[in-house]
Amino acid sequence: MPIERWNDTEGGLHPASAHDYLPTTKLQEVQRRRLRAVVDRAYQHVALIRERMDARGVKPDDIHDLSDTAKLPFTTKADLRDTYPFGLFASPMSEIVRLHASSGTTGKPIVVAYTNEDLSVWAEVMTRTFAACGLHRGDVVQNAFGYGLFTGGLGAHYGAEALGATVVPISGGNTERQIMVMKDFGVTAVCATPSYFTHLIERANEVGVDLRELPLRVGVFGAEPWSDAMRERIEIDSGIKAYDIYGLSEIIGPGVASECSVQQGLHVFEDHFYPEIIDPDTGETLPDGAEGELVLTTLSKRAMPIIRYRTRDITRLITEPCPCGRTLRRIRRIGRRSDDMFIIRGVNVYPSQVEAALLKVEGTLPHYQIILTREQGLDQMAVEVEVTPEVFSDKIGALEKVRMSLAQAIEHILGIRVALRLVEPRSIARSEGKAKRVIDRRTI
Ligand code: DLL
Repeated sequence: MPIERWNDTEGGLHPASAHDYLPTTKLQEVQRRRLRAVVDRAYQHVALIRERMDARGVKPDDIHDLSDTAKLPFTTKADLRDTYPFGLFASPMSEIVRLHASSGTTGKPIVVAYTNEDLSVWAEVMTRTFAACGLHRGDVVQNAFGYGLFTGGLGAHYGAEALGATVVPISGGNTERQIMVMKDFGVTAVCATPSYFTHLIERANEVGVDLRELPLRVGVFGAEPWSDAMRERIEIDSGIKAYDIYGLSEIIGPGVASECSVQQGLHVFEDHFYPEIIDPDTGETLPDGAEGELVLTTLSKRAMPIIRYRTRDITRLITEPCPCGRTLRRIRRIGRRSDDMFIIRGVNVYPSQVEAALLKVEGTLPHYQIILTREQGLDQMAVEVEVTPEVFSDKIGALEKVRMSLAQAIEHILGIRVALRLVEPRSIARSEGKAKRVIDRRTI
């Protein structure tokens, strides 16, 4: 099996990536050992987990093998909210050196904590992420993930530094300055949400900078769903290779899973985060390869061990070996969450399906919004999408053509017709972080 070597000046394997290539039996040994330790720790120090395990009659001593994970209770976002702010911490405040928070859709955020050891693990998994995306010492990394309570900025920051790359900690926003820095500092890699990077490409065009002519070669994108069609647009428009990375605050932040050069799914750093796939309706564990909800258990977290976290992200585990040589199992790219689905005229719709349809049509721009309304008790869906200035000016009668192609593409994917609004470039609000793709104006 060829092993993808870390591409530093000596061409060796980055030491942090050694666990990426462990023989499966060794990897499982590490996982088993860590699982027992984390369950023990959570049972000792987190009241909610102890109560739930007691209620099921499960003791830490009952956990011997990885399959015993199924005996453990789930943790949900509601549990983090209900115990806000510090109720799930397993370490005293004197050992906690960092807090992050994620703004929920409603009300209070959820708070997550890290000890020094947790921060080292985080830097390690992010180093492995960057190495898997082909970054190395000598790369200049413009980190446009937001710094602050969001985990993206600082998570990527320490990983890129530990890799030995040069980090430009610019955070999100101030797009013109981003473009200037990219040009003047000889930036070779960028981290951002894919939606923010599409905005950056657009602004660069407006100020006469062609990203394809810069040394920029890699984009490390994540924090929101983005389709293969979006990836293709980004790669063509900026001349880079675009990688998908996945993570969530509750588990650690970015650094849970990453694509490698093969780009057929994301390797889960499963020596630290144990993945399962369950049926979101019944909670049953599904066999390898089946599509369902991703559930993650942190195997080494100290400040906030999380047992069987229901991510709501829908994917499947790929168990076939990856040509890159990593033995870590992969998850398919996450196109949807179980809770971002809406139903229009009896049809289940996910925003990512709409994105895939839109971007297939020439003359569209990668900026769109889905607007949901309710008229006389019936849910209605409209799609607003920006089109290029040439199409918008309709000098060559292109507007109607694009509208028809779009209507067809959407009908082909969703099986229904939706209202389409082709709008002028720049009329949809841009985001510096995660894009808001769905505006729900339905009142209950
Ligand atoms: O978004 C952490 C992160 C930062 C990941 C930077 C990648 C890069 P949260 O704000 O807690 O954390 O949001 C987590 O975002 O459950 C997914 O629904 C979604 N998500 C994250 N990465 C991806 C991805 C960060 N690559 C939630 N594809 C997760 C699709 C993603 N969805």
